[in-house]
Amino acid sequence: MTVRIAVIGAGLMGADHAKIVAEDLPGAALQVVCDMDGARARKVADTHGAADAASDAEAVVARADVDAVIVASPDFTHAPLSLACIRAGKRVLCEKPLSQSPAECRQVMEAEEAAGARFVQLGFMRRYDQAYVEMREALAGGKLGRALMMHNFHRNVATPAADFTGAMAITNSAPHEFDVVRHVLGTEYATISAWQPKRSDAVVAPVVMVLETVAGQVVTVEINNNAAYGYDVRAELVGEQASIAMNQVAYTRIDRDLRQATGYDADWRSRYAEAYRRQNRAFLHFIETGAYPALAASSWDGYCAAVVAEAGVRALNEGRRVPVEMIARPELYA
Ligand code: ISE
Repeated sequence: MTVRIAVIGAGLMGADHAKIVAEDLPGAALQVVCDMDGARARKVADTHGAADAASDAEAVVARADVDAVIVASPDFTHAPLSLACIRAGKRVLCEKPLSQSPAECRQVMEAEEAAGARFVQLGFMRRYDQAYVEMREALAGGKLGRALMMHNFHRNVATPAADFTGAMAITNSAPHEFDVVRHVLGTEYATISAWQPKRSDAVVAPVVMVLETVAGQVVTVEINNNAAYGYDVRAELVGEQASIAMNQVAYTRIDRDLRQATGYDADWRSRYAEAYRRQNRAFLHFIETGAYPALAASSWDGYCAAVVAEAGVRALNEGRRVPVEMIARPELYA
């Protein structure tokens, strides 16, 4: 039976998800594209052949002709719309963050616990990126020995907004590393410290963080939202017997004028295009079978990312190492 999916949010990410549903998910139909800007919803709906366009998100969640939902609307709507999906008994792929508030993430968790099932798959798509898959498998397969450190760089070309701050680098960009590193290492964080170098101009400087895990490992994360040269994400996992590092994936190299050059992606959408497709296929399988995807991030993972980010902002503002304090993981997320 065809799974009828609504996409809420017709901005950059919503349009990308609508395209994936329409083109890369056999067995799924793009039923509705919803956006508070009705004209934008209609444009994306028509571009990707959706059955309908709408502007009332809560009404779309309740529609009898919508089996599941992808939430790609502004961040502040993510938790409320996930709660609406849980109430409606519909599975939801929610773009990160679930919420920047740990308390709001707990509300979503509590709703799932009350319903006795997970409904939310959270859009930490890097878990589906082949490099991180291989890193996690190498560690789990004993090829590295015990994990000691993981080093991470996350560089954007330029900040998305003029008022972007160091704290926003921690709450908006760094959650990808916070999540995928704990996913790869299979542990939780104990403390976080954060610093910023001084730039000579007025754009936001990088944020460098050092985290300790409860298993005694050390994780470094550099977030540079104004790297200028390209979208560049790197990671290296250092074990006691071996290390595994991410290779820069370039499909071509240009040799010219006594030089050779490979290109960088402009942003995450092209760099992680295959990861998004894998993530969304896993969501369709979740809808069709009820089996929660093995690699997927859950509401619990959204809570963990929010707690670490909140501690990271405190560490940056207060100039000290801050403990990462979380509730015990509920049984539903074991
Ligand atoms: C953005 O919100 C994302 O989620 C991207 O994956 C990340 O690379 C970027 O830094 C964020 O601003």
